[in-house]
Amino acid sequence: MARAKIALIGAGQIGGTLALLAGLKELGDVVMFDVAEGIPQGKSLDIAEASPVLGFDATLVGTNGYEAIEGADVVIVTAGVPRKPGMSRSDLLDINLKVMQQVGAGIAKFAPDAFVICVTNPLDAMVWALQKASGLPTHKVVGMAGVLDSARFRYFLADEFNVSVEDVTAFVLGGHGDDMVPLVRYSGVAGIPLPDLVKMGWTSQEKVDAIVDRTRKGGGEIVNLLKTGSAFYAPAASAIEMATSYLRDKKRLLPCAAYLTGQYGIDDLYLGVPVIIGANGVERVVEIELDAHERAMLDKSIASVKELVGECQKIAPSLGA
Ligand code: A3D
Repeated sequence: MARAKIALIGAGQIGGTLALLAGLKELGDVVMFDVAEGIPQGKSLDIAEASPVLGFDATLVGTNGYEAIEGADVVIVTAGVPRKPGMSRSDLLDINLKVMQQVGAGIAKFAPDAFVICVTNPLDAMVWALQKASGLPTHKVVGMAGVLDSARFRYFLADEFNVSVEDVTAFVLGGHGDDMVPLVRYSGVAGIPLPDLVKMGWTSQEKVDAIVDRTRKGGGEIVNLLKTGSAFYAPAASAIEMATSYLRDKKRLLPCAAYLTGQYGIDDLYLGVPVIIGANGVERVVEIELDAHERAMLDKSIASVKELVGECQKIAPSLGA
């Protein structure tokens, strides 16, 4: 059977890491596209030259032309600019929205059957714009944020409990931002929910609250440390986990920014919710019970996402409906 083809749109920090991880996991052949000349070509060649040492077989190609992504099975989009000092949120939205329009047109023309994972920020608005611009079915276009946010939550909890990260499960709902909703009740160690672990004396409520807060601000913590650029190892690993579930039909239940059609009382909006990803893309949106406090937090997060999408609709009315 032929290898799968993975197209990476954006060959920056996350794009390069995605290519390396796709190679290491032998997910398929990789095409890296970027508007910057030489960067995708150089990174692809560098990783290809590592393949004999690392022991994987994959063809890696760098390109500045969309035709090279033709027939891709998976497209992961990290193209865009980061927010720089002095740039307003609207300026960033304006620039990255134009990028999503270009990328969406490229995908529509050359890879209309692909499973598309958007990583570009502001995530919940950009995945919405990318789906509208590409016209691909909504179950084939998702955003990566929840896997990363949950991974951060899991790592902090494993560190607190001194247990394997593998035994910690955690749930994060809502938009990707400071008002994301880490769900304490649905998180725990090997099936023991966090509130029980507090009762068992493994930790205190104050420490759980601090971990929830650190999870919400996880992206900013890395930005402050790096000073230039934002997190890229964990974001790339998270997008690769989603791509793997699709390519191998694993039917993982992962929190992703998915298009809602009434679930959680929301219509025509992308929001971070648990979904099952298999060979058909988003095969199911899982609706979990929320208590009043959790619902209130989710509503706040929904309001922020709606505001961002509203701004996109103003800037690019053609994407509107
Ligand atoms: P960076 O290293 O700047 O890479 C972005 C790449 O996009 C650069 O190589 C640019 O040349 C390229 N690019 C710009 N415009 C275009 C275009 N029109 N077509 C194709 N390529 C283009 O950034 P990064 O890799 O660190 O991050 C990529 C994106 O991911 C940013 O928007 C980040 O904010 C976002 N991000 C999201 C998360 C989430 O959890 C959602 C986490 C971390 C980063």
